[in-house]
Amino acid sequence: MKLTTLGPTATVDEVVAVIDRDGGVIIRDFIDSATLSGLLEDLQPKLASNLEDPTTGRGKTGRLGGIFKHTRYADTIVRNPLYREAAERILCKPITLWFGDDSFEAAPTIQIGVTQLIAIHPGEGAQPLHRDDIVWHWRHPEGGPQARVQIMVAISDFTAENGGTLVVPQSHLWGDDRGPSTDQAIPTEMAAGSALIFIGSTFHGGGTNTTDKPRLGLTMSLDLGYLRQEENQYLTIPVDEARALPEDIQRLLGYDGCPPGLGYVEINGTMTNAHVLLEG
Ligand SMILES: O=C(O)CCC(=O)C(=O)O
Ligand SMILES: [Fe+2]
Repeated sequence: MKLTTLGPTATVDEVVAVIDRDGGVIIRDFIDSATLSGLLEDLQPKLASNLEDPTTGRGKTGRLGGIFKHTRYADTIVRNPLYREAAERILCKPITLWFGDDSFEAAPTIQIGVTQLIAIHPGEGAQPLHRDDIVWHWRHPEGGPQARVQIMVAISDFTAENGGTLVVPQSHLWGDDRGPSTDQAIPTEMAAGSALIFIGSTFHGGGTNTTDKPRLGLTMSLDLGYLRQEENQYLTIPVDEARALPEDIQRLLGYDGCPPGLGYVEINGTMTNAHVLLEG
């Protein structure tokens, strides 16, 4: 099995079809060189040497969170239709809800759930393979709904030697009785600026870095709007800071509601969409 690579002119239909089939897809040249160098310039100094606690067994991985507070270049990633529209197609599926004698259709919104720059340093070992939807204790009945569409943008080249994300193709189709096996995991190999898009039910993990340079990847997730965010965006980017952001990014960070009424704030007796807090 191999991961399929599509070019940047692929259609959303093609991206969704490959993700539905394999659980993930690589998009070549997902961001341009100006965005890539902007991300590096804004984020790398802040990553400093944020290393994980060596007592956990993974001491050579550095992580920086709160990406939307640190750089506007991240907006370009989440606005790219090959990511955002593909995520909407996979996640925002309408369902019928009943209210008394009436039924109506509602589709969930999407929101940003987790944002991290991840540096896998030389000598780091492989991360245990996992599903990222583990955070919600998500179950996987056949044909069941997805909770997350994640992206990993290569900030350095990703290779089999430097820890390019290990992915188990088609493992998104497996039930909950089956665990991951490392012999089926394939390293994501892509040049800096390319991106892996995968769903929350696909088994994956950071790889081993046997080279002498860090592997740098920027990851973020678009999740169902009715789930709790893995990275608490309201505390990471509180109201006063969020006011300065573009409106589409404010809404994606969670300053919005999810039909039929989740996430409201009460203002003068009226149950109001949380975005109103950032207006006027
Ligand atoms: O760094 C990577 O390639 C993957 C990291 C990952 O899967 C995680 O931290 O959940
Ligand atoms: Fe993960």
